[in-house]
Amino acid sequence: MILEAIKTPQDIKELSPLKLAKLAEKIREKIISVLSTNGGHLGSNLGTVELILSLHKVFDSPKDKFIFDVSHQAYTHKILTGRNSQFETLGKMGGLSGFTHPAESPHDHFHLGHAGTALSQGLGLAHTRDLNGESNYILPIIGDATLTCGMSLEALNNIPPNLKHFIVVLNDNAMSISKNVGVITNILSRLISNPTTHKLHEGIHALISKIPGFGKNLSRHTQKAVSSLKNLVSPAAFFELYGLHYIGPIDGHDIKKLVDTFNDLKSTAWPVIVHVLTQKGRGLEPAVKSPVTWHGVKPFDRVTGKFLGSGPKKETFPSLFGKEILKMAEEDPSLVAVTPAMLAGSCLDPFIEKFPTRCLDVGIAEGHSVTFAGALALDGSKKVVASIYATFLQRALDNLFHDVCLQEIPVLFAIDRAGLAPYGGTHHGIYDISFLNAMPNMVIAQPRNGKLLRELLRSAFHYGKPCAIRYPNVATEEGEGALSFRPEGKAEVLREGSDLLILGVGQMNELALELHQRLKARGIEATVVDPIFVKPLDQALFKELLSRHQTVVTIEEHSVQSGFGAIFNHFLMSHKIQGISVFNFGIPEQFIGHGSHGELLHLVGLTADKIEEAIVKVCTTAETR
Ligand SMILES: Cc1ncc(C[n+]2csc(CCOP(=O)(O)OP(=O)(O)O)c2C)c(N)n1
Repeated sequence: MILEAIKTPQDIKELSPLKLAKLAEKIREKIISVLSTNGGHLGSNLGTVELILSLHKVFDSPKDKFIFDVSHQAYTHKILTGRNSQFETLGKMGGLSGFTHPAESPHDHFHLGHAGTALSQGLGLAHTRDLNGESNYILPIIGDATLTCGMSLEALNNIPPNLKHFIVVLNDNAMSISKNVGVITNILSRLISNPTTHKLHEGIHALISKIPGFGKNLSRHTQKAVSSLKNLVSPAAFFELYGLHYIGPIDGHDIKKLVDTFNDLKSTAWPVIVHVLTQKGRGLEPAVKSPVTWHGVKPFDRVTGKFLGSGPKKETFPSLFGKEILKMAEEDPSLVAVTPAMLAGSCLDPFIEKFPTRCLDVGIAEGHSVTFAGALALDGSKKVVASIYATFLQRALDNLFHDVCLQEIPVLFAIDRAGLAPYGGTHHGIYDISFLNAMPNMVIAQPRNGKLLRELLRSAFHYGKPCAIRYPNVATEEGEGALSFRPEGKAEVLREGSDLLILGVGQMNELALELHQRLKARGIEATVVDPIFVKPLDQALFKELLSRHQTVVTIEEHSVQSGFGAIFNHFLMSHKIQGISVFNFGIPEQFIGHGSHGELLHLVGLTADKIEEAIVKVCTTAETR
């Protein structure tokens, strides 16, 4: 059957396992082809093709509900559920999202992107189903790294032993983005790869079969006993303690086996977990060989396996963070870094290679990572950097408040991916200033370039307080010359003018400087100031500037409701500074979708054209008044 003919999952119901296997190859081919131009989550999707085909063959979506954890691995599901013809638009602005999204299809039940939710959501749906007296199947599809999320364990603990038609699919590829970490990985892999376990089984069989006379028979009869023994050393014991019946491990690329297993499970009267082993990157050799690099990819050349890009690799804020923090660690043995499963994205790979005991990947466990970082830094003997993506830090708000700020522990938070993210609504890092600002003793800074980032990283431990340095994943310059100490709360005047004051946060200063030039050409002289510190504000400088400017423009790549602009407005009010017109530019209060960084900035009006137009309007209206 050709892929184009599949409009709904019904179209695959009659296909034999052999035909499904052929279809799997076509889907894999399509994923590779589209991702080679669009980029996206490659490795996990190549691994789940047969699994998702089998699920759609056996179950009846959308009545039966598949809940994909994170949902970055659901491309085959998209292709099978009427979105094949749009698949070329994947990740493009206005096109298909890289994640499940109910606005796209009734087969998608949640718009997801953060890990660890599928079990809780599955349980919620199952309870509603039962209260409604319905009997459809609920199938959370979780990765092995999902089980490193505390929330997943909380949900496991909450599964009623008599919950029917609840089938958890554990898609185990032994990888998070980087290698999966912690005890869970040992539990999952101990039967499969532990040589001691294998030896144990072999040893038992060999011993029994040597008993004279009835050795062979006994060996056969004791299969059951041996399988009970296996249970002791298999993941079954772990899941069965939670009341989940364990099935597996099953080869996640054997469609017949998968289909048969899922069919068998339809009649079980208790909750089940099916342990499926898949290979990340299957079907694309470089992706199999380097699963970390090929987890999320930029466009690439299918023949050479090389990533496409224009010219030499540019430094970005995260890459400079990775370099500088490694230098600092080399100079100072008390420096320790913590990451919740984002070693590669946060550019900490070289750090962990050089100092494996001082770079700690705690799994997808943001809350734990923050509390852990606080305790690591408690006695003052360690300088602790917690490197966390802005969007994922949202998971750890109470840990930030209760376990670090309230304790007044000077952890340094390196807040990566602050700003709009190409992946869309689930990944934008645009709310962190709001909640960080609420913490009484927090310092919040944002560098406008790489050199300032390096200076802030080196200055932050001198403040003696919890400090957050937020930065986006965009290109920047490393900067030359000696690094200066940046005193807490000290802003920097970048251009002097008299008509208007522009305050740009972080990389928005580039925009502010461009506006300065454009306005100059129109006869408007703007002062441009980089606050550097969103908190505390440079009050003395701002008061002085406000004595000679009546119009202020704030620009930030953060929610305008509760970011720097709002903090500045509050400063004006609380200091009773009157007669100032303020215009706050930032991200409006709405959920923003996916697209390139440039497209998203354009969408929310954070471009020189749009801000210039607004400023000119204001200035000319003021003149004619
Ligand atoms: C709360 C949260 N933290 C971090 C991430 C980043 N992240 C996306 S996928 C992923 C790894 C998921 O691993 P696993 O669940 O095993 O699925 P696989 O990608 O191996 O298929 C991580 C850490 C996230 N999406 N959500």
